Amino acid sequence: MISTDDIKFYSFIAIFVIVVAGGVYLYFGGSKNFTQPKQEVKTTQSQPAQGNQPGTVASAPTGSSVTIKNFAFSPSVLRIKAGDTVTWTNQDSIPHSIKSTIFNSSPFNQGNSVSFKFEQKGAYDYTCGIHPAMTGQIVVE
Ligand SMILES: [Cu+2]
Repeated sequence: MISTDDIKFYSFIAIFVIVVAGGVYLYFGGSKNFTQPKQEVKTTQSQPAQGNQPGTVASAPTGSSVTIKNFAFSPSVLRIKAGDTVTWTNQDSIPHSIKSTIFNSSPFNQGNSVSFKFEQKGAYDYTCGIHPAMTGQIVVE
């Protein structure tokens, strides 16, 4: 026969299991909620760095130097003033070149640089003459 004490004991066990299971559920559900917003923020932050979007030109870095490394121009969009000279330096172990409507360089090797003086205002897209997938832009203001 099942006594009243047995019923109390099994009720206690049942409630204990429900509480623990609920706690585990909340723990894993909660950690998911904390992880997802972080990933969304990362995605948002990585978009401006891709460059060449009209909206990102205003936030593009200024300066006079572009580094070529790992088959990419850095910064991909550079803002300068009319009359400024831009210098590209190749840090890759293979040669690259600069190809655009107003400036074309010969291929240059690791550690070497080429320079070009931009006189006219405008946005100048360029690529590597050897690797057309490498793109960059000089914005002359
Ligand atoms: Cu190249």
